[in-house]
Amino acid sequence: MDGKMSAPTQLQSAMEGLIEVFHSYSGKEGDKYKLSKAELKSLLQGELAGFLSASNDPLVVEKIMSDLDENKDGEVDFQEFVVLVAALTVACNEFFVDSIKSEEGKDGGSGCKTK
Ligand SMILES: [Ca+2]
Ligand SMILES: [Ca+2]
Repeated sequence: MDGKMSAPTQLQSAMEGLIEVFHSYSGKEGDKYKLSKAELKSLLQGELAGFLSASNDPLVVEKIMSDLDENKDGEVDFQEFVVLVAALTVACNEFFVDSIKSEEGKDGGSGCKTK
């Protein structure tokens, strides 16, 4: 701790963004610090629409919910949420690396776009 107010790094900004996104959805109803199923659904639709539409499964939200809800309290807390983000980030990275390998940076590998 040097007490200096330095500009956040890219990673710090990403982490803050993650926290802000989580709380902007988790605060809508019930427990302010947890996502209910409805909140999780609106987060997925609002922030990860490409990911949702890549799956034609109408029960995808239910499945994600039950996968994430480690402690089975029917809600997704931040710790459970980051597991999803981490898993998606890993998947995105694979996609990113693949696109670099196959196209040698043709479109810059703009990340997690679903086809
Ligand atoms: Ca909530
Ligand atoms: Ca939970």
